[in-house]
Amino acid sequence: MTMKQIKSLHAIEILDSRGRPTVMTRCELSDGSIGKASVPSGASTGTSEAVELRDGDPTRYGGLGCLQAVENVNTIIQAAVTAQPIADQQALDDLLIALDGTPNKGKLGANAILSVSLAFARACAVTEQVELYQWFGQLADVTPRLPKPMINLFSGGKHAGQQVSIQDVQIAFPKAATMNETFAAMYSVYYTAAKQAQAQHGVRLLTADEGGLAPPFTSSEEMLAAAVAAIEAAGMVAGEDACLTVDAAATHFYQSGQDYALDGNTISATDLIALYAEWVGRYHIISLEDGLFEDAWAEWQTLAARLGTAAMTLGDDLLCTNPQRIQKAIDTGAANSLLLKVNQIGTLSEALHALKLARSAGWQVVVSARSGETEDNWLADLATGWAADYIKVGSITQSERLAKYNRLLELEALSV
Ligand code: 2PG
Ligand code: MG
Repeated sequence: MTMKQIKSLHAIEILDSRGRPTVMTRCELSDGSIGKASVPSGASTGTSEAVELRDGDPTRYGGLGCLQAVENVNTIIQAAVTAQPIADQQALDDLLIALDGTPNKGKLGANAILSVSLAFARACAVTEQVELYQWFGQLADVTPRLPKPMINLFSGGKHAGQQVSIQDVQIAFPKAATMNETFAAMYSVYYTAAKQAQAQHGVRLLTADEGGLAPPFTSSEEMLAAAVAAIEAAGMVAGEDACLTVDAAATHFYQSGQDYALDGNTISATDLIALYAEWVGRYHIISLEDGLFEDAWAEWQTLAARLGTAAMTLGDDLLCTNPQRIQKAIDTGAANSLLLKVNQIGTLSEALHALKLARSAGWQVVVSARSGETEDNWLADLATGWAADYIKVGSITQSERLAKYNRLLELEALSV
């Protein structure tokens, strides 16, 4: 690529799907190409994530304002990135990292930095006259390919008021040949599950943060059984047409030492691992994310060995899209798949490093949205451009989720 000159950056505070502030940045290049990008925000965050800069003013959005992050883009970052031509994405990201100077982007804010990193990528795609997914593919030297969606059906944990401990139950459709087939199948499962929930729990269609259903299940296992029941009642064969993928988000029900509080009952890591192994077989689970506490490295090793190839041992809070943590997991066998969330690390180039590392170890990769999202759809292009195995966006309701799914449908129509 030729050198790019950034003419201006302009960030503003916008709102995410929970009504909380986040950052959107508009990047204009000297040839007039414009790219805009907004950043998402998690609720069940890992402690090793890059820092989202929040204002902390309790009188405004309960302290969650992003005016300082916005200001950082419009002043310090803009001054630095417009001062010289930028060779490529890596050069921009290196500049942003150096400008921040902290290991966790705590000074300027990962929200500020990522909005610039992504907006620049979009502006470059415009200049180069390619689709964003193609641009991401070129950056990664990867041949684009549509990912398979893991679609949220039920939520508990931090995404649904903790009625049960397990955070998300998603459905994947291994046999579906197209996005269209996938979403049509999910529609059947979702609305069958909604009817069943209404009959069993007498609840209307109340939804969780990512649009999943959140009936008042009394246990996590009941939630898993209900998902399988919905698949079967929708006329599909569980384990063949439709499988479960589970995000336990266990850091959020970890107690201390070796103990977890699963649905209110204390259970040891050893017993929890044995229970997961049973669940994987009984409920057709092909991926288990964050089955254990984010720093329980030794227990993760046991879990990965126990699940073997039956289900992916997928690291989210464990890995935080952080190359150092991923390397440690590769070296110790603590996981065998990466949940990739760009805002956990804060720049596109570092996320790409995480991707490459995971691929070098033969891992599968799931590109994931956050529970707080915006209508921006760059994630669909990223998952496709980087040829992720799966994309995790949430449910088939709520437009911040559908922005990504509809973009995948568009990419399919473009014959990606
Ligand atoms: C997760 C994500 C997305 P959050 O745990 O994988 O579901 O949730 O964005 O709240 O971290
Ligand atoms: Mg997770």
